[in-house]
Amino acid sequence: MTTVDDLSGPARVAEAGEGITAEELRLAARNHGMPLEALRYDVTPAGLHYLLIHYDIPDLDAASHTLTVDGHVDTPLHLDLAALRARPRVTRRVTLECAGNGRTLLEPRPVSQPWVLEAVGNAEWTGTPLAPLLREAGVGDGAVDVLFTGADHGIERGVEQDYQRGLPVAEALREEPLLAYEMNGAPLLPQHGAPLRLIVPGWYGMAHVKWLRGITVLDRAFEGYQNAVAYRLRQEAGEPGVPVTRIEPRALVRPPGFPDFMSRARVLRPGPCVLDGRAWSGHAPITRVEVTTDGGDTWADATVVRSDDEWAWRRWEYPWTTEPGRYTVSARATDASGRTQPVRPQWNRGGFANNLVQRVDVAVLAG
Ligand SMILES: Nc1nc2c(c(=O)[nH]1)N[C@H]1C(S)=C(S)[C@@H](COP(=O)(O)O)O[C@H]1N2
Ligand SMILES: [Mo]
Repeated sequence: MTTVDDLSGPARVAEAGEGITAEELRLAARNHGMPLEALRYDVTPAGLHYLLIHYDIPDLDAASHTLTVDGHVDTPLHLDLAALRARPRVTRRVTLECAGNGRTLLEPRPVSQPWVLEAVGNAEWTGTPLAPLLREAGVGDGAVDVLFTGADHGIERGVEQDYQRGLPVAEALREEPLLAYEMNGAPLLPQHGAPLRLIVPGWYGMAHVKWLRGITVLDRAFEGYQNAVAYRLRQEAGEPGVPVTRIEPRALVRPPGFPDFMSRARVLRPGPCVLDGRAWSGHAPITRVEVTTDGGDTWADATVVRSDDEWAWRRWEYPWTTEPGRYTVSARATDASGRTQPVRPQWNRGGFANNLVQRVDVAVLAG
């Protein structure tokens, strides 16, 4: 008799020198990143936004889809899309980043979706605010977590489950989270959670539950897989670890010049140019971006473009005059909470929340 344990192995870390496996390649071919030249767009076109789907895209019908709000509430609610669309409508520009972004830069490599640095996007999400809906249902005293259930189903590390995430009730009752039904002014695409998803501005991607079908208020912490087992910062396999929550600050460089096909090395001609990119944090607005073109020996301040969207990335730019030679370019973001990016990797078994400074190799041709 087959059991889920026969099908689904435990989490592991790659052996020293072990290349990307066929399993990682299969995940990488399903879950694409944002090509980094798309850092040029303030709002990421939907087809260029990164994608992360644990199981399969479920087959949902917007006309018959419903959302249930129940659990530790006074009045359970049951709403269809028309009822949600009739509620107050808000649009927010929000940067989403997968908690595993940067994973393959860690040594040893946690074996999972093998992101380099492209698991990010900045979209305009339209929907209805979550908090008023929770207040209408009447959140009971002693509520601890709000559980969000997606319509997708699978097995992960031996545990069969619907995709579910618990969010602390204080976070769920902030004015920012949205029940979104549109992305960039168009109905959500199937891969981005159609017909309804949660958006939790400032939090890593795993919190933004797609294909949302249920909201359950709990009078205890949610101990399900995605909160208690996955998405925790751990050094050792058995330890409880620390939950992954808000996005650590990061700046990325829009790849300058033109690329070599295989190595992706960047090639420039000598003379003046402008380096630019985006920077974001889920803790507080970005206040500073520094740039180095000599591999980190010297840093200089870039100009950060102001933005009214608190949880959206900000553009930065830095003028640079190049001479023939080889350079390593990096940008480093700091936010208003004082958090910044490390120049040495901070390792954990899942490869989460790794905001190591990016290094971009640039060759400037001789004329
Ligand atoms: N129901 C459901 N929601 C989900 C996921 C999922 O697999 N199932 N993946 C999460 C993760 S890990 C990330 S990073 C984001 C990715 O959102 P996107 O694909 O729209 O960019 O969705 C989150 N929401
Ligand atoms: Mo993710």
